[in-house]
This record gives sequence, structure tokens and C-alpha cells, in this order.
Amino acid sequence: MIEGTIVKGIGGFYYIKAEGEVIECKARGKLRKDKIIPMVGDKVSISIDPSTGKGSIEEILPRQTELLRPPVANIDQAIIVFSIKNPDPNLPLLDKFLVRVEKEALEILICVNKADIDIAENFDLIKNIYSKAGYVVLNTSTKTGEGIDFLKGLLKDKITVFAGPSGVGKSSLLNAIQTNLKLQTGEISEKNKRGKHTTRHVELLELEFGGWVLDTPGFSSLDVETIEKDELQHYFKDFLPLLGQCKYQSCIHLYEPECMIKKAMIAGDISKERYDSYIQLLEEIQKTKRRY
Ligand SMILES: Nc1nc2c(ncn2[C@@H]2O[C@H](COP(=O)(O)OP(=O)(O)OP(=O)(O)O)[C@@H](O)[C@H]2O)c(=O)[nH]1
Ligand SMILES: [Mg+2]
Ligand SMILES: [Zn+2]
Repeated sequence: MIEGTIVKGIGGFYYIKAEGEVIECKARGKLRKDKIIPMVGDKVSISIDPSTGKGSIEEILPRQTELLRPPVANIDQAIIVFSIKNPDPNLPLLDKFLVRVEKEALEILICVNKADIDIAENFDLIKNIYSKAGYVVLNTSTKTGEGIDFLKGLLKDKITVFAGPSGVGKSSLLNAIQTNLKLQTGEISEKNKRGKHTTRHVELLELEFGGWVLDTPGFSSLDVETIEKDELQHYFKDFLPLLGQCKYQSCIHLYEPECMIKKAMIAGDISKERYDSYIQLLEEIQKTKRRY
């Protein structure tokens, strides 16, 4: 038995890096029967059939972390990438992504790419809201090189997933970080200024200065249906210091009196955009629960 890491999965085949090589494998029927779906990032043990030279995944070792969208295992941190324009930043989608990643207790960085497109007020807006919420917000450009060295420093010796909408420049950023990755990138559609879903699968790539990165396909929506109504507040980093201080223990910061979250929002300590986003997500959770 050989141990390795899944670096890519396409059409039922998994590519496993083990002992310096990449080996094509299929998942054993036993795994499929137990409904265990291998993920990129999984540590696995594989066997090789000496007569055919083909590999099989025998076992998936316990996952340290698991993110379902994009589907990746054993990562340390997530960088959510948006662009300053083309496509325009989608803050409700950013908030949803943050909630899902906070639930997995992963480190998060926010990267606003395409800094060369000169509309600084878009960056300032995002920076204000999210640095107040406790996140690091970077501004990068693959055209001018702005922010790339700083980004590199944050990746060293870590396993980082790059996630975000199509066309924001995730693959371009990875190419700027390490030119020999040669990832395919795509033009933005002239008509709607969105990406064309160029990256089709998740891929784990090794960095020569230490660390691993995962390029992933862009997404345009996320769901929050696995999250409970009273659980949501815990995934708003900016709410955490105040939780438990409202008048009612069961406060979900909606209509209750003497709510510290609402007070902080009115005082400007929690940004209105984040509070509104929280309320929207609460409503969305309520709606999906009613459907069942
Ligand atoms: N102006 C400008 N354009 C950029 C920048 N980074 C990437 N682009 C362009 O944006 C387009 C999309 O880039 P990709 O790297 O393919 O985007 P992606 O996020 O990987 O998209 P998907 O794989 O579809 O999810 C390409 O035309 C890039 O040249 C940047 O910093 N500034
Ligand atoms: Mg891409
Ligand atoms: Zn409250």
C-alpha cells in the first residue's frame, strides 16, 4: 500500500501524487458503497494492480478540514477572490462564502483583484466593511504585479484554496505567483462582463517556495441550508465579541429589544452592510426550512 494525496479528479478518475509521481486511480467499490466521495486534498492509501499497472484508492484517511463548495479537503486557509470590476464585486455572495468557511473554522483572506482598473472607491468600500469585520483585505493586480509578493508571503508553507466567481482572476493570480503553473485563463464576456467558467476542475498545485494552492472553478451562487437560524450569528466574525450580551439569551438580533448587535450597528461599530447581510441570510435559512 502506498500513501499519497489526491491532486485532481476528473470523470471518476483521481490523480494521486505519491512518491514523486502522479498515479491515475479509481475509487474502490467499497468507498462508493459507503457513499464516501474522494475529494482533492484527501490523503489516501492506494494499491497498484501489478498486471495492469492501474491504481485503486483503498482508503481515505481522516480529513482535518472539509469544504464542500468548492469541494476540497485538508486545507489551512481560503482566499476568496473578487475583482474591483468586470465582474463587479458581489458582496452578498462574499458574505455567504465567509459564513460557510467560518463554519469550518478555516483562516480566510479576502483578495480584491484587478487593482489596475482605476476605480479605487470600489476597493475602499470593500476594505472598510471587511477590515472592520476583522478580515485581511488585499488589493492585487496580475497586470501591474501590485500585491503579488505580499500574497506570496501569505501562502508560504500553507495549503490554500482560491475560490470566487468566474472571471475574477483566480487562475491568473496563481500564474502570477508561479509562472510554470501555466493554468488556462479565459476572457471576460463582452456582453455581461462575466467570466466564462474556464477552470473546470479543482487542482492541487505545489509551490516551489513551499506550500500548496488549489485552483477551483468559479461559482455564482452558494446555499446556506445546512446552517441553523440560531447558529448563523456565530459565523459573523464581527458579532462574536458581543454574543451573549443581549437582553434575551435567545436573541437572534432581529426585532428583540436591548439587542447589543443592533446597538453596535447603530453606533457604527458593526457595518450596516454586514448586519443587512445577516438578516438576509436569516430569511433565506427560514425560507429553505419551510420548504421541507
Ligand atoms: N485588468 C485585469 N484583468 C485581469 C487581472 N487578472 C486577471 N484578469 C483577466 O480576467 C480574465 C479572467 O481571468 P481568469 O484567471 O481566467 O479568471 P478565473 O477566476 O480563473 O475564472 P474561472 O476559471 O472561470 O473561474 C482574463 O481575461 C484575465 O486576463 C487583473 O489583475 N487586471
Ligand atoms: Mg480559473
Ligand atoms: Zn441581539
